[in-house]
This record gives sequence, structure tokens and C-alpha cells, in this order.
Amino acid sequence: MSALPNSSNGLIVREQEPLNLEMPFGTLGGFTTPNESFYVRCHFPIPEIAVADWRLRIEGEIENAFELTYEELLEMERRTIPATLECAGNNRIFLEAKVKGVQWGLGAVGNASWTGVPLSAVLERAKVKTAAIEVILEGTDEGEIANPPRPAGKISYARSLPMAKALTDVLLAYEMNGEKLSASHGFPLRAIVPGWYAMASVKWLRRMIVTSEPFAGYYQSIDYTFWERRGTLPTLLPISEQQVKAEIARPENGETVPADATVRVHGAAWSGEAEIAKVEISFDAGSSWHPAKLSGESAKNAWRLWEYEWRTPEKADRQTIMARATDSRGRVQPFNRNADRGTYMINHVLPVAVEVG
Ligand SMILES: Nc1nc2c(c(=O)[nH]1)N[C@H]1C(S)=C(S)[C@@H](COP(=O)(O)O)O[C@H]1N2
Ligand SMILES: [Mo]
Repeated sequence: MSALPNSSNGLIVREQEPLNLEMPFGTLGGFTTPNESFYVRCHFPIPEIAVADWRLRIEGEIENAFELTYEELLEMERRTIPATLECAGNNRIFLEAKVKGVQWGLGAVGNASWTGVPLSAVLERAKVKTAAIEVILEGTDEGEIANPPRPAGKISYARSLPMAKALTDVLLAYEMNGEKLSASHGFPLRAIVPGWYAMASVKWLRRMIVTSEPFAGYYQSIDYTFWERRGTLPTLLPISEQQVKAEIARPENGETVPADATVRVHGAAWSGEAEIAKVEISFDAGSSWHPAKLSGESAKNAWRLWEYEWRTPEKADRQTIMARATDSRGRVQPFNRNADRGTYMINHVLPVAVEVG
């Protein structure tokens, strides 16, 4: 194994090629994650795109197929929305039987404000036919899949969205926190699919295909799937909505905090297509829970910061801290891992062990 530098610009290097960088979650500051601290998740090498030659093409079950240049997109009506992106494999390092995949800790998540053109505006111009049920979003990046089952040769990264979601709140974004998208985050154009795990937010967009059949591409029929129980029969579904979750930024696992003192326990919580209703903290493995204070901005599909003033024990001790979130749709973060989710959608409560004194 070649030696990896373990840090790049303060980010944890999980993989160099393709580039996979994690934010050390203990550095969580405000509501907005600075661009240089935002995690990076790539399946293939980052494509080099000359914007003068780049086009976004829309085709398929539409009356009006066309291409847009970067300039034309910039001239369309723009919208800015906050949205939290979380990788579906975030927290994988904490799964008890070790599993394959990038070993993300707490920081494959970030919140940014995104500016671009609503996907619905482009679909309107394309005049979608009534038979259409999905839109496939295709990236410019390509590569070979290492392990079977896999298609032969190179494939591009692609995911589809049901038409209802595509027409609601999906953004074709060219700015992140007021800056032009960087190459690693999808320049010149990426999708932002609010409330969904971030595999849906396709970067380096080049083509959108409206279809009348469900798309069963690699990244939604082989990879990024989970088993859902319908009665007794497990059925395989593409991963979509984010699951309710609170993460503790500080103290960190293994950190020492002073005895008989007030320590600020803080972090962020989020959920798919809902707001965070409450975050609770436990110091006794979940027997009793204490409400944390929600702070800062509150927006749908964006994380909510929270904090708790902890009066630490008078004497030296070991303590375990847990946080759990409940969302505005009444969904509570579970205590146990759901094994039907394989290596993805990891949102069970994670204990943080600290030394007191
Ligand atoms: N074209 C393309 N889009 C992509 C990916 C990719 O590899 N290629 N990775 C996806 C995954 S799994 C995640 S978690 C997010 C990460 O976005 P970020 O790198 O801007 O944080 O991009 C998604 N969009
Ligand atoms: Mo991801």
C-alpha cells in the first residue's frame, strides 16, 4: 500500500485517487460549511472540463430536445437554497462487522448554500411528455468498476430521479456559498437534490435523459441500494431520503474534559425532507435523555446546530455521551443498526466516550 498523506487542507484523506476527503467533524463551526472544509466524494478521476466546449443536453421523452451553454444557464432565473449533503456511507467506520467501502467517520457531511437554475425550469422548456416517469442525470466522469457484478468497460456516473422530485426542489447549481463551483465539487454544473443522500446530487452534469421506464443503472440497482421489508419479503430499493440523525462534534471520542466544570457538548442534526424538532443527550446509555438547545438557522433540508451545557462529574470518571434527534415528521433516530441497510444509511445512535478529569 502506498503511503497516503493523512491531511489535505485540514481534511482527512480517505483516498487519493479517486479523491475522497472528509471534514474532521470536531471542527464544525457554523451553519455553513466553508468550501475548503466541505467533504469530497468521487468515484472516478475528476474530469477536466473546458467550459467553452461544455454543454448540458436534455433529451428523451420530451418534445423539445436542446443544449444549454454555461452562459445561457447563468442568464436563466436563479435561485439560492441551503442544503445539507450527506454521503450515504457516512459513519461507515463505526459499523461493527467491518465492511468494504470508504471508511468515513463523522465528516462525510456538510451544509452549503447553493445557487443555480431550478431543474423544473429546464424541464418546462423541454416540454416533458405524459409518459415520462424519471429523469436520468449523467455526469462527465467515467471509469471502470472494480468488482463484479459490473458492466464491461468504462461507465459514467449516473442516477435518476422520479419526476415528482425533479419538479419540486432540485437545483442545477453552479455556485456553492457564493463562489463558482470548484472542480472537486462538480464544476461547471451539478445537481443538488435536497433531503436526499448525496449520491443523487450528480456532479459535472452533461446530460439529462427523460424516460418512461425506471432506470436501473449501476449506481441505483447494484450500488447505493438497500433492502426494505414489505411484509416478510425484502425488496431492493435505490437509496433516496436522508435519515434522521444527530452527530456530536465536541467533545470527540477519547477527549479529556475537566471534572466539576461546565462543558459545551455541541453538534448538528438533520433529516430528509423535514426539520429537526428536538435533539436529546444521554449520559447513561439511553436510560434518561436531556433536551439540547437548538440554535442558529432553521431551514428545511439543512442541518440544525444544537448544544448542551454539561455539568461534568465532580471526580475523575469515564463518561459516554449520546445524542439522538427527532424530526418534524415524528421520526426518531434509532438506537440500533438496521442490518437491511448494508453499508449505507447509517443513522443509529453513536456513543462518544470521554475521560473526565
Ligand atoms: N458525477 C458524479 N457525481 C457524484 C459523485 C461522483 O462520483 N460522480 N459522487 C456522489 C456522491 S456518492 C456524493 S456523497 C456527492 C459528494 O459531493 P461533494 O464531493 O461535493 O461533497 O456527490 C455525488 N455526485
Ligand atoms: Mo456518497
